[in-house]
Amino acid sequence: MAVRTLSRPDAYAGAPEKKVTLYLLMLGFVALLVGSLFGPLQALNYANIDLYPFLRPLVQSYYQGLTLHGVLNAIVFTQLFAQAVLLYLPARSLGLRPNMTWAWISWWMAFVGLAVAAVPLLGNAATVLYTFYPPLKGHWAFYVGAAVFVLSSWVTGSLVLEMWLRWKRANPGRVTPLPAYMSVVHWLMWFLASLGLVVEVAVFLIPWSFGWIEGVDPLLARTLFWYTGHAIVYFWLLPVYVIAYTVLPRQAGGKLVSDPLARVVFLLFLLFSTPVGFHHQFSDPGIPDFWKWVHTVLTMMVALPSLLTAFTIAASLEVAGRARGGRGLIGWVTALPWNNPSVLAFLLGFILFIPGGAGGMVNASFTLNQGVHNTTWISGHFHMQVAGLVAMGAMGAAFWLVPHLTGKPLVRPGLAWASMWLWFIGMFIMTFALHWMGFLHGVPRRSYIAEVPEAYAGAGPWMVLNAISGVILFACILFFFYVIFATALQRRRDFSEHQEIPFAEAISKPEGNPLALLAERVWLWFAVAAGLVLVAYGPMLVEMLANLNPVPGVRLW
Ligand code: HAS
Ligand code: HEM
Ligand code: CU
Repeated sequence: MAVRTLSRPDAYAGAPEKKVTLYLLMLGFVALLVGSLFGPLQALNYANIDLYPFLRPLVQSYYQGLTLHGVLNAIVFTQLFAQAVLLYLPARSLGLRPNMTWAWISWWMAFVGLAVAAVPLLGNAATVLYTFYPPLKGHWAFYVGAAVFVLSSWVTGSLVLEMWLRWKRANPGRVTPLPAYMSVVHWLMWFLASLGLVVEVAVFLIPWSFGWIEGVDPLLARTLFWYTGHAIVYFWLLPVYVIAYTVLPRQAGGKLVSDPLARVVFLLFLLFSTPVGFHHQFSDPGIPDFWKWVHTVLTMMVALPSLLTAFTIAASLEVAGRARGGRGLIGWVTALPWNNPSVLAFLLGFILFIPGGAGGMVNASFTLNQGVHNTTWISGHFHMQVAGLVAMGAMGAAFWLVPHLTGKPLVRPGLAWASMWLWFIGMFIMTFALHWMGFLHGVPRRSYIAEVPEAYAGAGPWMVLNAISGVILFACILFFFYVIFATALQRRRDFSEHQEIPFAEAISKPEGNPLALLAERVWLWFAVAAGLVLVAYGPMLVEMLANLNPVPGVRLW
């Protein structure tokens, strides 16, 4: 009989890496649950409806809620999802086990780092938003906890590199399997990209928060932050791309059209993710236009791998749709398995990603940026990207990954399906409204506007949409998290299903392909990426370090 109840040790006996993956994943979802609960309150704020007074004394201010929302969703959840998926998938595709002691150390580092940072966050002692720009000065425990949390990702990344090198030694001359290749490139990108954040926190913010140094230079801190801060969006995105390339085509009933092209896409991310951070600082004084222009050009380059992804994934989905009997111009679209919640999550997430990406190009345009910077247009842009494709991809993956890891069947698949439609509809309405109220009415982001209801009265219709989206998304949060936690916490286990990871086959294979062979020279590309970063950032960083303007900290909350 397939259905039985196993004690926990039995369930993971043959595959201990499943357990650590599950722990990383579920800790991430707990963060997403708490972080997301503030989302509807913020959407209501942008409808001039203020629920914050009801939350006191639990939550002291709009900005404490916004800090929790940004930190838990965009820093904690995303990193844990990357750690879970891009440890487990490469291990499976290489047929190797990561060093389990270190795998658990990375989980504990993430957990302890999060717990330490949570104390000042929940106690309203580090209400500095997820960008923690100086001179805002939070409690030292926030910076120390965040540092330990981020360093745990370096441990996971090192584990993947170690597995890959082990595989290389045992398989000389062979091309790395695609899921492992993508993961290795992702982690190398992150090692290079996270340096800015690590230096900012370790060299400046921690000593400053302990009072060992008097002040911090805000411009240098912002520059170091955005050195990491743009690339971090690809650190969030690429785990979902890995699943979209290596699993989704099979789940949709087809094949990946080109394996070598997928490798090129990831190499382009390695090269261009980091040297673009000034596109967040177009309005910052003290950075010459020339360097802002250089970063604009490089930003246009980093859109290229996403455009290639649009082509490759759409083509792979078309192959799937036609294999399922779809005919004609759009027949293949309707033939896709829209009833499968995992596939649905990706389809809807990708649909949101198209206008989100187009908006990104607007943001990246030096002059257009002046019209949208610091308005709710920006919040509209990134919710399509990170709360759209990234969060939906993670949720969609969880619908098969949690059953795969635990042997526990998905609870209420119908509700899972409905939650993805609701998330999509809610996000679509909210991001539509945020874009236009920012662009047309100049409504500022990060503003507690419900306190001044008359200030943006002209944006009324958009505000109504925000209110509607807040209600829809709140319902959706309840549905999704019910499904996920009920699945993980039930006692029933059924090992007859979801035994294997549904890795997709590729039509165009890497063996003997010159592009794939060139891409396999990962260290060479890593060196080129580092060189590009040095060119794009070196001169300005040297100048800023030579002309430091440290200022003392302030506490505005
Ligand atoms: Fe961004 C600000 C530029 C992508 C996240 N971005 C942000 C912030 C966040 C963020 C969080 O240049 C706010 C930071 C803050 O708090 O201040 N962004 C870009 C550009 C891209 C981009 C050029 N962003 C992302 C992604 C994110 C993200 C991805 C998260 C995951 N962004 C900016 C700029 C700013 C900015 C400026 C600063 C603005 C300011 O003034 O402050 C590009 O990477 C976008 C490329 C994407 C595309 C779309 C490709 C389409 C695809 C879908 C295909 C569809 C299919 C569906 C397959 C070109 C892949 C088929 C479906 C069927 C049904 C068949
Ligand atoms: C900010 C709503 C989910 C990441 C915001 C803002 C709103 C909002 C209205 C703008 C607040 C302001 O500028 O004052 C929502 C709703 C959600 C949701 C209704 C659905 C449940 C998410 C998810 C993520 C995310 C899933 C990431 C994984 C962010 C980030 C900010 C933000 C990074 C910027 C915080 C800051 O400016 O400091 N959210 N959000 N949100 N959201 Fe969400
Ligand atoms: Cu950016």
